[in-house]
Amino acid sequence: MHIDIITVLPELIQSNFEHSILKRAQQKGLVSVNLVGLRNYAVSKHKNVDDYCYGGGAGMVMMIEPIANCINDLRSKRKYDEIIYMTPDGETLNQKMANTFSSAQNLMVLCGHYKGIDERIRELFITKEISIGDYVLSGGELAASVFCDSVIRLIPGVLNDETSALTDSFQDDLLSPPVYTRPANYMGHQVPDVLLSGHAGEIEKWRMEQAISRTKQRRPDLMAKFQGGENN
Ligand code: 6GU
Repeated sequence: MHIDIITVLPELIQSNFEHSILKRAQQKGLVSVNLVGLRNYAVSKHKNVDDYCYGGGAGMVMMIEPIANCINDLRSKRKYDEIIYMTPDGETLNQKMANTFSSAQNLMVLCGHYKGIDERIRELFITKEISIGDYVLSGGELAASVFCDSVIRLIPGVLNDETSALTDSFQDDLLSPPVYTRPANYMGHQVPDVLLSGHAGEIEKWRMEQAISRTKQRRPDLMAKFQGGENN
């Protein structure tokens, strides 16, 4: 997979891809991530990429020309499965969407800033609009990083047995069960006996029960989905 991320703040995103699983995914050649500085496509002599809002009101709006020039430049080199705009009024990201995107070849991700982007960009270029939740961030950069992380870790070969996505929360519409490591006794606080029993069947059963009771308690909305078997 190849991902181009268009941003006015590449530095804000860069380090997210330089560690751990995302770093290894790139080293293994399973994904390449290219940060594209929008200012390189500015058309004014002061390299502005934003301007005042027509009709008045507070806040600046990202201009159409730099973004259009940038998108067209990228499109001349690759065919994109989706051109995604990160925006709080987009569709809220979930695990199912991450799964779907993980089989794409080329993705373009545009980070919004200021008050938003000129509406014509959305009409002319954007194929998907994604939010990461009902709260407002200062820009789309953190959201783009979250989105890319959720997608890249699902590309086949990125995770190994130890980091397998199959046991992640949400992968089967359930939260994960509790986990423990050594010591088995911390000042009287014991690891559940079943986990020390070596009895694989019992352990599997315990984990499923824990996942279900935790999901019931914390996320009754997910529980309803699990029982409905939407994932099957
Ligand atoms: Cl994608 N962008 C911004 N600026 N804020 C957000 C968001 C995106 N998703 C949730 N809040």
